[in-house]
Amino acid sequence: MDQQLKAVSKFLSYILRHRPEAIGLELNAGGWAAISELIQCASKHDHFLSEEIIKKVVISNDKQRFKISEDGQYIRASQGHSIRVDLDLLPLNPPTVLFHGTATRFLASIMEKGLLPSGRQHVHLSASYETAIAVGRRHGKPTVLEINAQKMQGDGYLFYRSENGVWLTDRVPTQYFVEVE
Ligand code: HQG
Repeated sequence: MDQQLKAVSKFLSYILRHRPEAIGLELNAGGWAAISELIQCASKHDHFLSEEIIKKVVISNDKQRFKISEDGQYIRASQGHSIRVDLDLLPLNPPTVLFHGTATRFLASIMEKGLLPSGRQHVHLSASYETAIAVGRRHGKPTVLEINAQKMQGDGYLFYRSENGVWLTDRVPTQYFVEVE
């Protein structure tokens, strides 16, 4: 991704997942922002966007972080929110196991309290070990937990999958995971 697109992607993640009010933007209950308002609010705060650059970011984004509505008027982040939004996700049957990448320095606390959303709306899980390792690396020396998703589901926990393929659940108590050696 070129540097300009990456910078816009980071800005959009910040605004659409965490702090729309930083530029005076309002999201609707589903987390959607009108693209025209987003451009207007951003420009008042010295971030100059255009419909063209926004669409380019959405299409080229490595993780498909954003989604444009069918009528082309609205945009939202597909996951990762710390603000309350209703993504209208339906519970899905998860694969037998899922993975969570984290940093070794968090392990003691995780082993005590389980996996908690830590400021986001959900705990983020991935279907592949490789993705989990990459997520863990963002925080330091990575390690991966294998989650017995099937057992959790049997015990009544719900799983969702975001538009861009990230598995989400509310929390993961300690009895459902082991560290992958
Ligand atoms: C850890 C990226 C201590 C948790 C990725 C993680 C993902 C605990 C950190 C998305 C804990 C939270 C989210 C406990 C959990 N004690 N630490 N009890 N429970 N943690 O960034 O999952 O590139 O909020 O292990 O691909 O790392 O932004 O979550 O290390 O999908 O699109 O607390 O962000 O996507 O960190 O990453 P984060 P995450 P984007």
